[in-house]
Amino acid sequence: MTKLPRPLLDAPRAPARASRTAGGCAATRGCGAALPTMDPTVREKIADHPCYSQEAHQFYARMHVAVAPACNMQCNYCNRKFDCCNESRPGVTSRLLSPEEALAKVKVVANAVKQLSVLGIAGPGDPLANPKNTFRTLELVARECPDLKLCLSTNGLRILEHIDRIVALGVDHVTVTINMVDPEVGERIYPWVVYGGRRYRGVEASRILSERQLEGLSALIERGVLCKVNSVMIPGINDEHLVDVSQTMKRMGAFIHNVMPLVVAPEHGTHFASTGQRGPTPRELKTLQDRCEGTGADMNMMRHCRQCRADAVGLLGEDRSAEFADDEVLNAEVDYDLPGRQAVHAEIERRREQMRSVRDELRLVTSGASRPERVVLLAVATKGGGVVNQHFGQAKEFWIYEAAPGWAKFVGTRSVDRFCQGPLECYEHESVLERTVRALAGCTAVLCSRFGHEPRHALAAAGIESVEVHDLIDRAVAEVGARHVRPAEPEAAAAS
Ligand code: CLF
Ligand code: SF4
Repeated sequence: MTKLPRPLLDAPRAPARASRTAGGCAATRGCGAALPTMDPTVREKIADHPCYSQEAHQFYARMHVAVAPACNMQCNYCNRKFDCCNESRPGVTSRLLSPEEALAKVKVVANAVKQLSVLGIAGPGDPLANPKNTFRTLELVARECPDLKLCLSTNGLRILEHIDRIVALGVDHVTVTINMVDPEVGERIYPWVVYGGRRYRGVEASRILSERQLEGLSALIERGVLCKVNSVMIPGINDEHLVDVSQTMKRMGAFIHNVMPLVVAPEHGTHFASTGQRGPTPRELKTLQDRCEGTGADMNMMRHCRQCRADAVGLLGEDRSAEFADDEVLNAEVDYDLPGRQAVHAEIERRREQMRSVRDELRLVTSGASRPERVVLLAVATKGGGVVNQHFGQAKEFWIYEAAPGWAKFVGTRSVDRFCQGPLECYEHESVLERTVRALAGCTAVLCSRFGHEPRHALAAAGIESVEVHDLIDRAVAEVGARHVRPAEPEAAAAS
């Protein structure tokens, strides 16, 4: 095992603003680590939105309120059943809320989880197929929680109809799920849509859907709404086609493209589950995301999506919805703690400024498609805050970085089963440990704040270095990357 010797998180350093554009990443992409050349209005919109900014997702939380049960179409991967709260996948929720209950819950959560910055409506059906509840909820939250960003996620069928209210309410972020721009591809994903009071099937349904999505997206962008496009990667159906989708989204001016893996399991009861349709492997997903970002569409890609439930609460990657599920929360009358929230957000921004200073000093690039020729993959265990700060045995997921000298780019997450239930049981569940190590396949090293004896051996046996460190992620990743990817020797380069 390797221990990085540097003491933790150095004391605040003087901001190195002057060197920012010269040293760090000067890309205009939206990862949040690369803000200098971005339009200031866009920069402000994404600064504390955990889905639109990879950097922001290390600090800020989102919550969804499940006020929208109905949908006006059917996707072959969806079943809007209500479930137990152990299941986490898109669209799923445990309980529907009225707009008034939603407001009460938002206020309780915002006071308890002060890093909450965004209120989203994302289901369990389609928000714009439930306009009354959706807009009433947004109105209440806009009035009583003025510092929260408002966010919507929709299938896009009814954007035009509601665009004036979306804009008037200050909904600055809208996600449209677009899985195809070719109705013949869509025919294999959507059995029907309801539009204008009529039900359409087959290729006609997908043609109507695609036309409404594209005109809705275009109108939102024209009105200054920052748009994200979600696409579900369905191997054998739209995987190749998604590069075309990405190119189209880029041309239209969408801010970011989120290609997500199809989630499918027999117990979900979806059409795709019944036909045995598989989801993509992590490698297939990353390859497609790389193609869209690089040689393919040159699009700004989101890689940190966690495919949230319709009642998700917390940082992406943690689900605190169960903590706020009681009737008491839904009927609570609390004062909104705006000053307390502002103090926490100011502290977060101070820490982010420190991180940027470190990146500037190290001349670190953390985003963009122009990666070095040689990189290694590193896995990181973190509880957020931009720091390697989690024990190996407590990690539910690892953040994956490409690393090389001067390069530390977040490229995704890998979920694993937790095998540590507490200090006394740390090493009792070897099969889960084995699964965890398997989930890290392809990584050169894993960076955690602590390792047990057994995990260290298991990792070493799998050829994965254990690096014990408690430091800023970017700095630790770059340092380990530099150790593994040395610049070519001049003589060797000349000889080759
Ligand atoms: Fe929610 Fe979606 Fe707004 Fe985010 S989620 S409505 S944009 S606040 Fe985020 Fe969740 Fe992925 Fe969605 S991680 S599923 S992208
Ligand atoms: Fe489900 Fe959303 Fe598709 Fe409607 S649009 S069927 S809610 S995934």
